[in-house]
Amino acid sequence: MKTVHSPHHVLQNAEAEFIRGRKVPSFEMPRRAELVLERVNAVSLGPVIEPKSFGTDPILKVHDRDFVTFLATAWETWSTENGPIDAFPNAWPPPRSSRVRTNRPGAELGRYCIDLSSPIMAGTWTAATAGADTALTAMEIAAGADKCAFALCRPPGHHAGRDYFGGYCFLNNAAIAAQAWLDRGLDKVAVLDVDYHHGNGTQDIFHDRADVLTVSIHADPQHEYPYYSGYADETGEGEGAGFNLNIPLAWGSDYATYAPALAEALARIAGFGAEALVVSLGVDTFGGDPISRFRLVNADFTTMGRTIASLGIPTLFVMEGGYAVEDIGVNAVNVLTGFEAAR
Ligand code: SP5
Ligand code: ZN
Repeated sequence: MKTVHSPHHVLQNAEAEFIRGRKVPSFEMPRRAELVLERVNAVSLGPVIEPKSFGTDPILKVHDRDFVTFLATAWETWSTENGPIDAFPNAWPPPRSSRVRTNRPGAELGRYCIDLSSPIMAGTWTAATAGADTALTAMEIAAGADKCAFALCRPPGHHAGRDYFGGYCFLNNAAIAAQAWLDRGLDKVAVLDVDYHHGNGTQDIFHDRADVLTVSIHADPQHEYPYYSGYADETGEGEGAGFNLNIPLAWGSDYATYAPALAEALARIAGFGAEALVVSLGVDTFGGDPISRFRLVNADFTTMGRTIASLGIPTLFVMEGGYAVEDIGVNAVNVLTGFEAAR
């Protein structure tokens, strides 16, 4: 399997995030992608390719223009006023307030940013667009003779919605690739999100559409980020009614619990008649993950990959979360080798 990866990811290098009132070193860091890349090479998964540049058109198919303009210019506006300090919001618009544009960079951040884990810095836009290009380049490979590819994206993407960012995510790499796959002529694409956290951004982007089935298996949002979505009763709206499936699992879930959820997800995707699959590949379901509470072991990721291969459709894997840095390479690449061995 080919891997697509951009060295620009290192430009997103947050000093810190805020978790339960504490300012802590960011769990999302460049070393994550470096160790996945090392593992890709160690097992000779296949060639590693740099992405082509696709510009903003495919990004604007899933994200609002004002949001994209904001992301592209936020650092300049912020740093002119505040200097080279990682940018966090000063305020958020309260419910029922007018979300008018303001002249204050910290207030503008609050209009688009959902949490305190995702600072904007000098290289954020370059890193985020390199991630989108990575997903798009890998999608083209998966859509061709290879029939599969690995987009080693960083920063991750699945928490980024039409007009918001957060959860370490700025642009929704998986959604951008799924949309571009449809635009090449497919009628139905499915996104399977196996990250520990609900793929709220992907759900948001495709919420009212029947041509993209979104399925996410994740920790119960009653207890876990992103809290405000990911519940089983969110099934899509309008034309998208019935085209979103959330499978929340309890803290402490191991593969014995996970396997039936994955089987249900894959059965739904097969029933939908998906012509292609985008996997939002987070490996923060691992037992050793420092911010998560599932209990998958290294070998479970191989099983997961093998099980996903049973769908038998072109498949794009897009890297999302995973913060047990010393195991992230083994876990992510186990999914890919499991998939390859079974397809
Ligand atoms: C892409 C991705 O996986 N983003 C995850 C963002 C999660 N941010 C909130 C983390 C909340 C941590 N909860 C408490 C951990 C205590 N050690
Ligand atoms: Zn996650």
